Amino acid sequence: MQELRNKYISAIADAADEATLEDVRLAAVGKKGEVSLKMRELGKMNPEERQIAGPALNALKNEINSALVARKVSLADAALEDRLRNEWLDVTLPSRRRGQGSIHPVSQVTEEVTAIFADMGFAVAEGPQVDSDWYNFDALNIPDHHPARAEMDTFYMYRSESDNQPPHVLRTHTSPVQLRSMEKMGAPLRIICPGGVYRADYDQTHTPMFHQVEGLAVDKDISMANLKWALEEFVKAFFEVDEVELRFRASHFPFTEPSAEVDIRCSWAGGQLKVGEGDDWLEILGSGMVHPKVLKAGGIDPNEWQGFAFGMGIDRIAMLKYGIPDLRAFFDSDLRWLHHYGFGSLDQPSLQGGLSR
Ligand code: 2NM
Repeated sequence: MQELRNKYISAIADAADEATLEDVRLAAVGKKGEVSLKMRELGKMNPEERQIAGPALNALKNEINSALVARKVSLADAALEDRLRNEWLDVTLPSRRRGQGSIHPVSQVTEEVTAIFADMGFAVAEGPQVDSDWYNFDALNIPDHHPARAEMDTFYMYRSESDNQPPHVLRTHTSPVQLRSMEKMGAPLRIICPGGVYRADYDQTHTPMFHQVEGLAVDKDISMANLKWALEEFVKAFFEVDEVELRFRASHFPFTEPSAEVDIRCSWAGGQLKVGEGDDWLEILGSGMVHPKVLKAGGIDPNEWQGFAFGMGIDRIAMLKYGIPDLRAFFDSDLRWLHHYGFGSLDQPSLQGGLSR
């Protein structure tokens, strides 16, 4: 019995992995294992012999089982230690730019605009890109006969003939999101809505999908003066200049009254845009005081609240800021172009850390 003990206790200690340990277990205390067979012989013994051999065999079996469990635990610990050593990763190492992927200028500029308006208390609102013609047109005071509704400009989502429902459209601006936000959150309200919009137009300066950001501030006693200040702050921060001059030109939009298009003073000397100096003017956005009918459509009482709103093309201001000559290249997925005009994924735009580098 002493021999059996020594043999198996050392075999257990020597087992280098769980499979070997299992073989040892089967050979010792498995159904046909050596210890089990010895226990079966107890039946042939006389009572005196059995009284000595029985407890001794039981003790041996228990000792082997305990040694098996202990060895199994230490093998598992060693395997874990091994894995932890092999999969070790220093998360404090500075990451490196691999030069393969980059942030698209549209994403970069969206983040920049978001950072600037977030600093002025504007939240980001998002909504569906396919919307009803109520949200895209009617609620915005764009009447049935308005040219913007013509099939030449708008992508209609056709329904079956039998479906007598009003049509859905690919949103032609992000204003439907502002309507939905007015309904959902009520006044006061300060939001910007960035996102993709769609118009049936394709040439040098138009793509059928492009990006817009619209802003909306609703409160008591909001005026054009607040609009002017907010836009000045935006332009200075976005173009990273200390001074800028804005020019408000009277204009017309169905959803604002009064309406104004906004130009910024700039110079194109040497073919390069400089904002805030020179004798040229650059149109960058449309704006105005939200039409009372639009506030009403959004569930906001125009006798109690006013709001300013503005909208601009993200692709367009991205081209201006980063000197990108061709709009259509934005949508080509050309890796060389993305490498040239793209941004590092670790340079998050922020007002503190610098918008762009
Ligand atoms: C523009 C110009 C002027 C505008 C209006 C609204 C809403 F939904 F609040 F009425 N959102 N955006 C707006 C106003 C957009 O884009 C050139």
